[in-house]
Amino acid sequence: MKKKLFFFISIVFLSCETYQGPKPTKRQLEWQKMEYYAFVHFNMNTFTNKEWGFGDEKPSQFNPTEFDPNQWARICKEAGMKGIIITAKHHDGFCLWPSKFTEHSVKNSIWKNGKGDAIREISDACKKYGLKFGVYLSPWDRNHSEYGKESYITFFRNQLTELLTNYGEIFEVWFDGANGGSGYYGGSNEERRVDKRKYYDWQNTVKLVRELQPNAVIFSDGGPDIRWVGNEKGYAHDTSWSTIYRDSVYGGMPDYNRFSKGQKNGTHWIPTETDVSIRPGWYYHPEQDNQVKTLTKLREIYYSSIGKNSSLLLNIPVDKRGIIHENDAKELIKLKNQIDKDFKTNLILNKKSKSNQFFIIKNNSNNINDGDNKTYWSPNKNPSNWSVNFTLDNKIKFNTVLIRENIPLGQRVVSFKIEINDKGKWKKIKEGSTIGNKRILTFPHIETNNIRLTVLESKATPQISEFEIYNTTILEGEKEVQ
Ligand code: FUL
Ligand code: CA
Repeated sequence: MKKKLFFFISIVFLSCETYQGPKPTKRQLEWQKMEYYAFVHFNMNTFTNKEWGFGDEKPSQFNPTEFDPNQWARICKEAGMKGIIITAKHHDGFCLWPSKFTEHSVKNSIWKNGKGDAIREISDACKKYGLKFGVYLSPWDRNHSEYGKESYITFFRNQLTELLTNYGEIFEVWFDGANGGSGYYGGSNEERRVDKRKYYDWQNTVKLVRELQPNAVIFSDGGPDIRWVGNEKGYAHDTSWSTIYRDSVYGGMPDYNRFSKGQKNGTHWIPTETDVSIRPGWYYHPEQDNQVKTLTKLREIYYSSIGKNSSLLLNIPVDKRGIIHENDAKELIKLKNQIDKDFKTNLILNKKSKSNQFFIIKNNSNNINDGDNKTYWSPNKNPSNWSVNFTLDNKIKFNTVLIRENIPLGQRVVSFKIEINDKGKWKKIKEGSTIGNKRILTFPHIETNNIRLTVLESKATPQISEFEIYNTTILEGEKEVQ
């Protein structure tokens, strides 16, 4: 009798378990679904062949000859990207829209006789092609005479207000961590340092963004919604927590890298975004026309960002004509075709599985391979070594697995392993730490009809929404990845 009561209480207790750790907000979840979107660095530097303009450039220098954001949007859409973030104003202070608050903008250029508004055209093109639209507004302004003074913050917020009011729905607002240093500053040509923690009074800027665009996520080194991955090479980390002690990081902090993996017991949900350029530079430089990253490298980046619980913000430097260069377009489309091919056939889709869970109150292990990210396997056996086993009728050959956690209810898995059964003995083929939104693991090709996923440690009952297996192609210049 006592035993039965204990059994009943355990079931009630385990099925009622609620996880207290940080969870994503609605806007973060919407963003997380995007995974892959474009950064476009196109502004004054495109015409001066620089990466960082000093701020003394002349508006007349901005003059694209074939400006066509519909071409950008068409290519980005075809490439499988979900949105575009444009450098509305970079560190040199030049604005792609006719801001009321400065003379340093397209309104004083010869482009379209000063009547053009590139931001309007880009946002319209995004709408037309069903892409989301985001803005990069550099907090540092090397042109503005007031930079470094309190009055500049009002100016900065006025510009932000223009961008967030006049161009429809914005999905992401991007604040760069590079702030302060030498510049033109209205003719004073000097060095201006700011206190990166205090100067911008970010709290109130965040409030403004929330008021004007409640659905937009805010990116900066320290969030509040999305954080920097810590490098510009296209790599997230093997251990990649969406959680972090937010108050220990801030935009532009010098030792940021200490935190780039996130923290297991972090107090806030702030996943990483991986920003990297398809060329060596962020901006277009004709001498880099033959240095566009090729398919093998781009796929590696795709796997190392999206496949490591991050998102991929791939930069395309639009050229002086105002269009995406044909070399870049070619590689983008190759990547799209390759990714489609890689993840076309999940070899265990809807195959019968068996969980090792003890209490069979909700044997939902078939949720793990139903191709639906909303359904998940949540074992109720405590406290560790949760596993799902697939015994297939025929052997399958594969080199890639994809695992996903049910992140609306938090990131929980601390470590896991994948094994195959070789003549009656379990043999480990891969082990890993975090999973999060998506984890892609590759290894030399293997053949088996018996495979097992085990969660070794989890912060709370694991919730695995997908476990998928693929056989992907080895590309030119690639070895069997270990
Ligand atoms: C950096 C900037 O300084 C680069 O110019 C570029 O915009 C990159 C995305 O962020 O911090
Ligand atoms: Ca599922």
